[in-house]
Amino acid sequence: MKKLRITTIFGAAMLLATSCSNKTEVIANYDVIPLPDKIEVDSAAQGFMFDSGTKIVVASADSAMTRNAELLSEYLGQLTGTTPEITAKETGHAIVLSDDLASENKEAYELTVNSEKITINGASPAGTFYGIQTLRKSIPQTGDLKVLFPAAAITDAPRFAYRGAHFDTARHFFPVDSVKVLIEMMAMHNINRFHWHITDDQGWRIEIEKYPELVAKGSMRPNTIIGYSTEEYDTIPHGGYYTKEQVRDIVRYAADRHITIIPEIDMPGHMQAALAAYPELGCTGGPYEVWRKWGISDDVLCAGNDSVYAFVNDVLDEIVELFPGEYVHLGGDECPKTRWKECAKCQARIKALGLKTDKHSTAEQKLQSDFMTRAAEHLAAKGRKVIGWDEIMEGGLTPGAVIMSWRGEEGGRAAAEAGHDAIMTPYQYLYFDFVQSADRDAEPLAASWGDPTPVEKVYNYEPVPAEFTPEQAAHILGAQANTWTEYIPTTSYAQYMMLPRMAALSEVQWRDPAKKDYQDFLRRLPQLVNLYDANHYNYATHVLPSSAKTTDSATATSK
Ligand code: TNX
Repeated sequence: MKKLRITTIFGAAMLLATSCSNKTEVIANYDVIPLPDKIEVDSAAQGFMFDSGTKIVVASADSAMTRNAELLSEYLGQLTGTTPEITAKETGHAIVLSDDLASENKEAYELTVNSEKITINGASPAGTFYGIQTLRKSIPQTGDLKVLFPAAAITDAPRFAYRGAHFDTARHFFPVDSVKVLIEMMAMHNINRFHWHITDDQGWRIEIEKYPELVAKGSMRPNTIIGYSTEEYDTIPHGGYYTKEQVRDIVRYAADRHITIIPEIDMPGHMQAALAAYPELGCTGGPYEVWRKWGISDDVLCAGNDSVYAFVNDVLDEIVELFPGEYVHLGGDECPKTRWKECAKCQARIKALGLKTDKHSTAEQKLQSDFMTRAAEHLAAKGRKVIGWDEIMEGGLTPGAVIMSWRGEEGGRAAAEAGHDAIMTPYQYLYFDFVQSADRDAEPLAASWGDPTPVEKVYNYEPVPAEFTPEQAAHILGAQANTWTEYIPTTSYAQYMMLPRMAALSEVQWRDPAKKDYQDFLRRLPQLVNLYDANHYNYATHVLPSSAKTTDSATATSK
């Protein structure tokens, strides 16, 4: 027995020794996605050999810089099998992180490599983080590796300050760990805003202490419509919600990756789950059910009822307390006025406010504008700004609101022309719940109203209208892709819809459009796909060379 143990230990030590000396040596390639603005490789100079002796030095006591170092160490450990030690002291042969680069763009960074050290200097900890992402993405494969980083000087900064990805956890619930996986995926693509669509007709998915029935009743539906059917339902109850503690954990996880979460509480439409919990908030008084099908519900919050305004303010108070970011998204899309037209209370309020139908908008549209403005004012008093879908312009734009342009670019264009900020997310280019090729039979079930949106179409999207003046262009804060989950029940399915379109999106958001080149993007994509593989992400393979590795896309092709 004893002998056996010694042999085993000896065997393990032998294995370790061999694996140390047998590390595969690979050469880093800085042609990553999104491609850094300037890369100067000095092929005559000696590069930096990353191996088990390499340390990460972070002198700053800033906790964001410490987290940066920890993440870099984790990334390197995952890819190379060597998890470098982090130290605050200058030492030889190290990756040195700092955040004192002088630049007007706070997300800028410089990455320099020589035989002694790699330095990543950001204009802020976020800038340093993007340098870390570039370094990580430059490692071409995974394994038990030594990596030679060629001597180089890289300077880089993003084009847009708002680089968003939206995800819907209302139509389907995704557990905390799945949300984290999606956030890490966003970070890998240099995305810095996660627009979290957290409530809708089909589920209220965030704990609000003052209204416990929202999750008790509003987060569960007994069954769900099947596919594109109009009458056939499955027999599977679906539900789930995030506790406040879980939300805080997710907010922290995102912040560690320099991602700000923008929570969306969609109102006054897309509220049927809340009505199921509190029927008195609707025009008819209900009863209402958590919706079991997709589409646009006529049942919305009653805009003539004072307790609705109190409800909205109370919910927003708890939301603001959970999410520290500057913006809260108030939705405002797809709010039919069917009930308001018939509702005595809504009509009385229209009268009291003196709202009249004119050639621009109906009295009910103006009532929605008043509704949104009240909520926005409540948030403004707490130092927050609002974002709304482009419908919020219909009855007169909510003062100070940022327009999220989804029904094409017109809303965003009009907002910017009028001096308002806008975010471009037109469905024609940036809806990741649409199919990726015209061959619908080969595609997983996807939003039926969407035209095929292949990777190239996403890649070639330009958020700033060509005729814009620089002043108008400055109002386009950035671009975002939206992933609605009516037909997307699992993380793997979501990844298939998002990847590699998110890679194309990242170049729209990050790079100078004059330098974009789709063929060059395709050339660089397989290296990023290796990283997808290392993370066990599922992805679509339409634009990948047949030699590239593929994961199991079958999990996203169930019809
Ligand atoms: C439109 S985009 C919606 C969503 C749906 C999506 C499906 C927007 C503001 N509203 O409620 O999920 O289409 O593609």
